[in-house]
Amino acid sequence: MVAKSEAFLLCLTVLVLSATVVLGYRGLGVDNPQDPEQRLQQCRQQCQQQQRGQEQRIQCQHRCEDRYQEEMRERGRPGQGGDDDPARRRFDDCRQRCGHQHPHDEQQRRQCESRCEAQYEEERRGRREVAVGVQTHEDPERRYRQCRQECTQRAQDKRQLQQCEHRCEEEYKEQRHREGNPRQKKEETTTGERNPYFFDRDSFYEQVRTEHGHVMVLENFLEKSEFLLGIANYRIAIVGLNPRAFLVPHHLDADAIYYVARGCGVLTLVCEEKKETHELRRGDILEAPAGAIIYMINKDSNEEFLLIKLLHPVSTPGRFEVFYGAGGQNPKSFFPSFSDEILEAAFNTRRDRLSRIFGQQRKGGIVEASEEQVRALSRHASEGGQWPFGESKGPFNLLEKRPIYSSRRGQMHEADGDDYRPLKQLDLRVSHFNLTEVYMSYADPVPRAYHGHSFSPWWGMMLGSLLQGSMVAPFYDSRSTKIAVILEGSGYVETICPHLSERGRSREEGGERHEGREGGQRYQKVRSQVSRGTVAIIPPGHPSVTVASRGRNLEVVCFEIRAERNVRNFLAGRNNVLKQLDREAKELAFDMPAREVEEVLNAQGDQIIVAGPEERERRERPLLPMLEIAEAFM
Ligand SMILES: [Cu+2]
Repeated sequence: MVAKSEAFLLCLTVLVLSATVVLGYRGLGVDNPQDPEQRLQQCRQQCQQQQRGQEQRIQCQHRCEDRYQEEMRERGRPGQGGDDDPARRRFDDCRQRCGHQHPHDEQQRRQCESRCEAQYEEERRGRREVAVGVQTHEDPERRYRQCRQECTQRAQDKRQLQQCEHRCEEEYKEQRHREGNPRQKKEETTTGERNPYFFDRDSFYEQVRTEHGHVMVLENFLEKSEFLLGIANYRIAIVGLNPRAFLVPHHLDADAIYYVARGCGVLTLVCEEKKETHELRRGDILEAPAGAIIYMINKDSNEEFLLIKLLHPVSTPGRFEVFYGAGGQNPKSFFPSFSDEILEAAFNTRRDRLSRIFGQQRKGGIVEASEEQVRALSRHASEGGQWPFGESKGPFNLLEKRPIYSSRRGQMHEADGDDYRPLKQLDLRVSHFNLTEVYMSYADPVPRAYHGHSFSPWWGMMLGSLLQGSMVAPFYDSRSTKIAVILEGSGYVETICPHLSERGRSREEGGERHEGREGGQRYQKVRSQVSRGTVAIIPPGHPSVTVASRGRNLEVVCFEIRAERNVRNFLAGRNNVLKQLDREAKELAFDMPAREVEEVLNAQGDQIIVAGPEERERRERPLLPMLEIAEAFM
């Protein structure tokens, strides 16, 4: 009995969960002001408070402003965003329902409301895409000039100006591109409204948020779409700790795999009478088994400590809970929920002392530590943090493993159960790829005829931004579903899905039925515009590509569910799986001489990470796109 109550006391240090907001970008707070101006102010303030680096703050503020501009544009258009807007009405109804469904459970209600909001955003976005398409049809050049004018007015320094103008340019090109491909535009907007494979930042709800950091949890996959049933028992969360922030002890009814995306910190796990403390840095993978008490600290005094977490609930599929033992009012400790007499007996302590200890903490789940406390906590890690018994359970660093692929275009790393045991138990593989910026040679000769043109300074900028987007060659995974979390940069993921076209077909009645019957099989292209803090899903068997935007690295970490016996088949490039088809099979399948088929299959000499569409286009016609754009302004 004595030993037991000691163990119990040990466990007293307990607690909670995590998740985050990646970008300090607007929370889904209940007190979200209705007035866009106010929202803009609030958003800016949050940037000031939450983002440390100057550059991060500026980027954060840009996002606030972009959002504000968007909102103002919305409002300027009659019938949208107003009270008579059906989407808005649906949103209000949805929120009301949440209130009725969860009258007593604050957390549940907020989760429910976040879902309403995500849905509303998605609807609005769908409409906006259509609207942008129509508008740009009128005059992309005018819009471009307007955009640049706005930059000049808004930018506070040269660097901001360049970034802003770069965005205008991207937008302009995108619009020109769509105009040239009306069919593509249509496909994108029809699926853009309900893309089950993409989660934007608003799909996360706050589990913890204080001025020192945040834990954000991605909405439940199954609630998003029936097509995500295969990963329904996994959840994604993001933990972001500001410098010297401490995530208080908690435990979960879920196994968790952490991936360190940025920064460095110290994480401690306590289980029964054992304690292990680990120093963590970028690239580390660490398991925290269900029930273990977890706490961590950002030991850096400048950089954010950012972790991506995959959760596998052990009790209710797709749901998990956070338990704080050590805590008070906020985070709320579970201890005082016991009957008083039980608590008194268990701790052998009088009621008033107990209510003091469990009534004090009100600072929330993430608090700030002193430099001394940070130093002490770090020291525990260096004092040998391993389990005293059994095998070492230290983190595995993914980025230090030899990459499975590396070139000037990027690197790809992978770790599975052979590298880190807990991944085997969870049938999981973690991969990371980074599509790096590729500088095209500036030495491409400019034909003499063009030398006479007096190009604006803008021409110079064009040269300065000759960074090309690379892409991961088309492939499909045989059994794994990939959950890809974008850590840095932007780009898009294009996935081919037969399910969605099925659904579309039955909905649209007739229409293109003829085409459907002739082809037998129909596929829907689903394009997800990804950026930092968003999540894309790639289901097994579905061919998919990932393309980086120009001028930026695209860094992604993927959790691959059902890794055992998974095979990745590339569909283009040197290792294209189709190359292995017998000559006769090629002839019969393509109804064409095998030689011709092979010529096409062999034309791509690179593999895995190859030149993206923009770069290829430029290589084929190095000057044309630039001149087209330049002409518009001369
Ligand atoms: Cu599908």
